[in-house]
Amino acid sequence: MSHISPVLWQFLQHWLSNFPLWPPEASTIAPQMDALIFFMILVSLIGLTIVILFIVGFSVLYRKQRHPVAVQIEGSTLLEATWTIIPLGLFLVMFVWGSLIYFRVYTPPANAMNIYVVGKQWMWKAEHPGGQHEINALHIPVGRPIQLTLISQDVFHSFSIPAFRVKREAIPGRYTSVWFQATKPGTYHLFCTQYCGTNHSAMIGQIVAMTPDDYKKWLDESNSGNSLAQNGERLFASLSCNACHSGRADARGPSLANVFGSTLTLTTGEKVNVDEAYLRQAILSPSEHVTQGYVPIMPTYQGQISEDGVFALIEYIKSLNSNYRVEQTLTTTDLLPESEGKAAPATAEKGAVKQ
Ligand code: HEC
Ligand SMILES: [Cu+2]
Repeated sequence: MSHISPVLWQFLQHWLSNFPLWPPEASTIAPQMDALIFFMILVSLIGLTIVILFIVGFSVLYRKQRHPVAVQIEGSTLLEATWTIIPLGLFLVMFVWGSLIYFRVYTPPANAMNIYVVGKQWMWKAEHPGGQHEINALHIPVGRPIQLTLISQDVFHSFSIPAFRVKREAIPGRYTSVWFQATKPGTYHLFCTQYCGTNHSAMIGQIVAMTPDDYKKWLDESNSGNSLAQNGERLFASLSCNACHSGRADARGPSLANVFGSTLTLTTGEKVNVDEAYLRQAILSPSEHVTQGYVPIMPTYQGQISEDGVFALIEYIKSLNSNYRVEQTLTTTDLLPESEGKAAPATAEKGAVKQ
């Protein structure tokens, strides 16, 4: 190689050794995803080689000098069956293998830690259950399944972490989710991979995977004083949701304790599972599905609560399943005189934020 200029040679060497063909593998799913991709590349390369060999071989064997007159071939069932069945088998392997990975990526384990993410032009905002929030960054512990609940505040975005081999659309008006488990501490790229306007290319950030100890430290340092559920509790009172959802027997709205994760029957007879997406719908457009046994008197809150606010309300409603203190707060309205229980915002707030 001495005839290449030494500067150019050095440059080439440097470039080749620093040019990663694929991102680091930093999640549990990454090696599985890569194995499938390698299999597909391998099959394609073998196919390509076979085709090229035949093209070159036949061009030489049947060139004009050796075969001046073309021979008509009427076809061969055996040959056609072979080149149909072998590729079909290979594609079916890819299909089944791919679906298995697909279902694994989109079915979060029950013990996954949930983090909420809002995408908007042009940034990502993450809300941790503990109330920590961050912009264009996401801190997570390694070795723990993390589920993201995503939504967009304006147009379509897509939340992509190449090192984890996951990506999911953030859609206006609807929750989507994705999960992953980081395996190596480090800082990885976060991209928006859906063209979303002028500054789309700047809609990037950092995923910081930390050891559990470092993560705990980070949580403590970034504490904003209130957990997401506590913010939700405040909002619940200030929007006077508790005027109807007081948990009392004579309340105009159903008790929201233990509603998350349950199955509700609607006036239409339809049964629905109460998950985050259902709660969001129930709050923003209550008339779309009315719970059996109740009249549709709940006002719509569309346009009055930000997506972050909805996250907080959902965390609060979830916390009603397990948090005794919060349940107490709800039922303290029991102790108030009748007029105060179903009162205007100011009074209602006093009732709920007390203690
Ligand atoms: C005027 C009374 C009233 C107010 C105010 C009210 N709700 Fe409701 N809510 C109801 C009634 C009645 C239902 C049951 C009928 C239905 O599904 O629309 C209901 C249903 C729900 C449901 C579905 C769960 C279930 O068990 O049916 C959720 C979640 C909910 N409300 C949350 C809220 C939140 C959060 C607020 C405040 C932002 C709020 N509500 C304000 C009366 C109210
Ligand atoms: Cu975007």
